Amino acid sequence: MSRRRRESGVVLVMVLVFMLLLVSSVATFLRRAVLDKTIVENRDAVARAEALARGGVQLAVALLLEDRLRESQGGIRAETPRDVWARAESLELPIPEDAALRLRIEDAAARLNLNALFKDGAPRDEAAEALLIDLLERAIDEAELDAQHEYDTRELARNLIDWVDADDLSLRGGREDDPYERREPPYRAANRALLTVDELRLVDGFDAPLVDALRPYVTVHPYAGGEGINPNTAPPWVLGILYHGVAGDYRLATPELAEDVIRAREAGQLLCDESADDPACTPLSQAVPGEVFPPPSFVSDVFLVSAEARVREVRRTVQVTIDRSDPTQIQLLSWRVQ
Ligand SMILES: [Ca+2]
Ligand SMILES: [Ca+2]
Repeated sequence: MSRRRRESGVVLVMVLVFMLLLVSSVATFLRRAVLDKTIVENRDAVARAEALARGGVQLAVALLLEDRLRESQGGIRAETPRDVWARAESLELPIPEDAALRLRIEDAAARLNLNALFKDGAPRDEAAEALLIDLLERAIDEAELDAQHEYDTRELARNLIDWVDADDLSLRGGREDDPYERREPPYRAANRALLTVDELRLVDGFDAPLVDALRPYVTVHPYAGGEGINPNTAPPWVLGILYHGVAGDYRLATPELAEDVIRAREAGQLLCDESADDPACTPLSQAVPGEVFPPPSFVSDVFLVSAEARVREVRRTVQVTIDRSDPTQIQLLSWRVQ
């Protein structure tokens, strides 16, 4: 009797052990199944977000070509806030409920093109150095960088000019390459147009905070043949670096002047060159006294596109630079996924 009871006791313990094993393996299986499902859903969301952002870039290309077509059919040849591409952000797109796409297109001339300060391997005018100094001071002030570090803006401006100009002689005297050859690994001044804004990091004296402070104001597109800021599309802080004056005595725009330009734009005015013979145009000189250096670009063929897609919790942003100079062969000058 007692032996049978012992045996049944052993059986009971074994059953309990098996049940525990079973329960724990079922729990593990369920956990894994839930995890696998989450991974698959996440992967699916990543793929959809990437596809959506890429679709945004395709849409941007279509809008830029549409704009070009409208201009060729008698529209005003100028980049303005009324253009189809400029209104990309407010387009109603047929997108599934769990997703969103934010498409922003900006003409390159909405920022100051650093390469437009040069011509034939040299600064195009002595105003170039003065503008660089004032721009550096403005960017340093706005980002409150001088609290941590003292910058010599004149030296920075000259180092940048030496980096781009064709010769090897430093404006400070001596060889341009000296500070670069002492670095590890050593390199040399580029002596050509800047290819990216990040390239400024290589120029003597330019650190990461300074380059980040300059970023909202500047571009490097187009590499060659570019002109100044487009007053019709530039954001307020870029209008604030419109360099204007008479007889070579230029200064940066005051905040009041930048506001005047914004007000004129909001009232539907289109700012144009003095020579533009179009009743729809207001000459720029009515808003900004004197000449502007470099002369404004009212038209652009290079555009910066940012397509920000969200699918559930996943976000993907594609940033591209598009060149539409040849509408039959759109070129992508840069492509960055974040
Ligand atoms: Ca040089
Ligand atoms: Ca030089």
